[in-house]
Amino acid sequence: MSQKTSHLPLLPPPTIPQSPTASSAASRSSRTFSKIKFGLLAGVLAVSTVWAYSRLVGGCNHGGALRFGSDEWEDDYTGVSEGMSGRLGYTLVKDIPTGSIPGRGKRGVKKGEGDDKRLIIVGDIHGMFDEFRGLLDKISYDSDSDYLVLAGDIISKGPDSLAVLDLARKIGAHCVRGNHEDRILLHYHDIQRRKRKHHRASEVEPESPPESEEEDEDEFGNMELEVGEKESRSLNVERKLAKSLSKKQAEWLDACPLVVRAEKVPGLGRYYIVHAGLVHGIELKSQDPLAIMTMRTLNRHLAPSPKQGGMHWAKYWNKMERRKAHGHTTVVYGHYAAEGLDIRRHTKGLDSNCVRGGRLSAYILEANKGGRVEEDIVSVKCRNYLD
Ligand SMILES: [Mn+2]
Repeated sequence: MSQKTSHLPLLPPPTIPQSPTASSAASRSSRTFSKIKFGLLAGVLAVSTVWAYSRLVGGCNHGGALRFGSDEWEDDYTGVSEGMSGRLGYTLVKDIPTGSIPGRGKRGVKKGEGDDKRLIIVGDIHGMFDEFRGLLDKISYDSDSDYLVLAGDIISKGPDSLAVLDLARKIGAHCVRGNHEDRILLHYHDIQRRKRKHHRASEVEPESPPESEEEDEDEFGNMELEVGEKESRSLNVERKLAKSLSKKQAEWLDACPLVVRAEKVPGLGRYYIVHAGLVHGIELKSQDPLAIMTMRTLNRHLAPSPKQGGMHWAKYWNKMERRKAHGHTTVVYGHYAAEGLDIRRHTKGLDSNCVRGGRLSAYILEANKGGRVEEDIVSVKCRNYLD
């Protein structure tokens, strides 16, 4: 193009304003100004990002940075930044292998034969070891033929979280992440980060004494200035549990996805297993991960909430599923102890409040001799550990 134009007669100078130098200076200065503006904007953005990140991770700020609200701890878990570090690297969904879905063996289920495979989902165990073992006995759990999924809140509150974890790992149980696993993992990773930080600090100054356990307690004790006595106590209980986790136990918990999915249970359709709930009509990857672990209700805009005031998400789910002629999806969940065992057509609520003297419940899918997959509920009575 430029070569071609060079053969053409020179064009007359373009009509430009009277003072070309002034104009180009003006445009230069405006360009410089916008460069400065851009630089400033980028700077502000960078600083605020670093600040937000440091608040989020809470690495260097002791005491003030990790702000845990009162009842958010257990139920009203509304702060979005809380728990983010605990959820770094979480898995959204894991599929149950086709071969483990009842009625979907290699040859399918023949009439009169049945199927020894069962899909078993157990609600909020909360460290109630004896009851968990009692329930496994009652359903004659067999790790060779049963696919067991623990629907979150396996640990915390109850007497023996670590024993429940070890038993779950030993028998090959699967899991989804509950709000309590999420919190304990948040603490666990925070403790690990502090340990690494102290380790690095002691490498720089070899003469300084190694940080003791008490140091960590003291650091953590500053939280009492930020939260009430009750919250501080439950914070310490959770911190202790997080501290007592072995690497293997923490890794097992970390690997629990938010959703376990069974595609095409014969005659029943798709199953999702989550801890708290899902919003109907929104694909999994667009659901709020925090809400999957904490929701109980929906407001009129279908925004999920951990509170009990609005419409139970399960009610809305069933209402929408009933409109479909085929391709149904059933959700099995826990978390909503106030509702207790809540079995509806397309949702199965399993938190029957074991830790407060209710029952520990299992939802079981099994192909019967007629080749149909049927559901069953089996539960055991629990001691009243809390209250
Ligand atoms: Mn829960």
